[in-house]
Amino acid sequence: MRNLLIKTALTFALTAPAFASGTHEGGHGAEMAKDMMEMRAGMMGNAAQVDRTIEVVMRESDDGEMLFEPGSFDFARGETIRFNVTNKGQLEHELVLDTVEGNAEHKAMMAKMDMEHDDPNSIRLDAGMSGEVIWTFTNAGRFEFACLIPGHYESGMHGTITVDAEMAQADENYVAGKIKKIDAKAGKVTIIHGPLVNLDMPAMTMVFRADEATIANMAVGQEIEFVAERVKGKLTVTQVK
Ligand SMILES: [Cu+2]
Repeated sequence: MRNLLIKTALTFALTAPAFASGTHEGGHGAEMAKDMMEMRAGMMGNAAQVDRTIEVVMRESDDGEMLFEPGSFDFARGETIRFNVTNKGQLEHELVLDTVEGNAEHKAMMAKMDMEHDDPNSIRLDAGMSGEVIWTFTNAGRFEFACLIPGHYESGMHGTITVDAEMAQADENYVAGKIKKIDAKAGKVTIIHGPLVNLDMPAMTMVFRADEATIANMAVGQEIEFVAERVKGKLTVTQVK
């Protein structure tokens, strides 16, 4: 077992740098443009498919640190995130999403020459300004967001992004349906629905449980997109769009 672990660690150590230099070498012209659109950290997101919007603040602290708030993120693979970024500091800052290696390479380049990028994985903002980055995290793993303006990373402007291998379930399991009948008293709703892939059920008309708040927002004849799950053995509407 011990041997196996060491072997695995070695293989990884030998493979990882090769991977990093591989991405680096591809960086010219159209290749570069493609790299920036679709990278290991994911790809440029579509505004119409945003799952979550997150407010991010960039600023300097009173004791000379530079930081992002929040300082780290957790996402599920497949999630499209809109980062609403506001620079509340006195200095110019940027937010760049990449692998740790990608940011390190980029930072080394920035140290030689302060380049202002306008790539889909980044945004650079003057003091007081706000903007957004929309990004789809297509790969699981640990990534990084950072400000690569010389000196800022070292002053604290970086954080970890953890992307879980588990797909964002909610979105995957939404199904279209039309409400046929509502029995608010019994906490039941009858829905004509498409296939419930997560429950391995074909399209049909079924009675579901739903809580009071969910039912209060429903009307007979209404077309909805919903998620059904088995809760305590009963088919239950757990989410409605
Ligand atoms: Cu900065």
